[in-house]
Amino acid sequence: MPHAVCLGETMAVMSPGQAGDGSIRTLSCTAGGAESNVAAGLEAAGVPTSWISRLGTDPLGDLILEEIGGAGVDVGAVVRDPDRLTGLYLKSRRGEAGKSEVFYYREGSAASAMTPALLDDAEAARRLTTADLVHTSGITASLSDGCSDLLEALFSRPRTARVSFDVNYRPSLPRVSPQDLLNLARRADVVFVGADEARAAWGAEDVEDVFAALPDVPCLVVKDDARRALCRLDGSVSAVPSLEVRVVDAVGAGDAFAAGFLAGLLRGDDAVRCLRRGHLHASAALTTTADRALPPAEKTLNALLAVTEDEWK
Ligand code: KDG
Repeated sequence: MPHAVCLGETMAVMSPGQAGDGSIRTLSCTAGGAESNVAAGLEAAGVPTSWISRLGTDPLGDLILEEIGGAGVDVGAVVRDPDRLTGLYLKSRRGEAGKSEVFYYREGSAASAMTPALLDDAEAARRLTTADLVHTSGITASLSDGCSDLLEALFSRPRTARVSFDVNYRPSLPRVSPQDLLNLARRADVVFVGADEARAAWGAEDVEDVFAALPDVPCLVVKDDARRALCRLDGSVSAVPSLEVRVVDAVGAGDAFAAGFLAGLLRGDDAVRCLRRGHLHASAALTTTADRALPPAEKTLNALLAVTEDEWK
């Protein structure tokens, strides 16, 4: 089975407790980060995956390592930094249902101190040189100048693995401009972007504009709001409608989608099956308050992957 590496920051997520009233007086603490969400989703889909990052030596770092490692992800290349703290973020449910407001406490975090030197770290280098796919995101590029140099170095070195890039445009992390994100996306082998974020970042009016902005990306996935996802793979375009679910919290659904899609790609599935896997993983994440959820069990998943186009709708 091919294996993957995911590279990026994971934070401790503070979410309103079980009371159900959204109050932050009691908070639960879990691990959340775009790339480790993808790593856990890939593992759940049977793809051996390593997560590369940095954490503080604080209890939040311990919790994250325990949680991501507990999901089966190889965390042997995660560096612990005694001089910096682990980043954290707060989810607030003040707004409309299904839309969490997110507040970051991550400036100067241990992960923000990543630099191109990480690529030469023995544990990281061993995993990166043997991986079939390396996944990262625009969030990582936006954490610090060192992180943006790290992505530049990762994208510039000779390719021994496909590079997958989720644009993950975060206006609250303005260090990297929308144009920089576009330039990175243009150099990736696989790109994930939401039509809404492409509109906000690059002024793309519709899916055609997104395709036109990234003409040479071999595998481009566009999530067209809640309606459908499209994939342009080797020049031909496929589209699969989204599944109708009752959305509890959308945070993490994009990562789940990416994990499902990439698992399909690594297994050699065609574009429609990859998109279906993406939707099935995303639906599980949409219906939970956590940033990650287990995808449907293999038997159910295989049955759903095999339905006709009419049955899927
Ligand atoms: O995609 C989900 C992520 O947004 C969440 O887990 C936190 O990585 C995160 C970020 O930086 O927003």
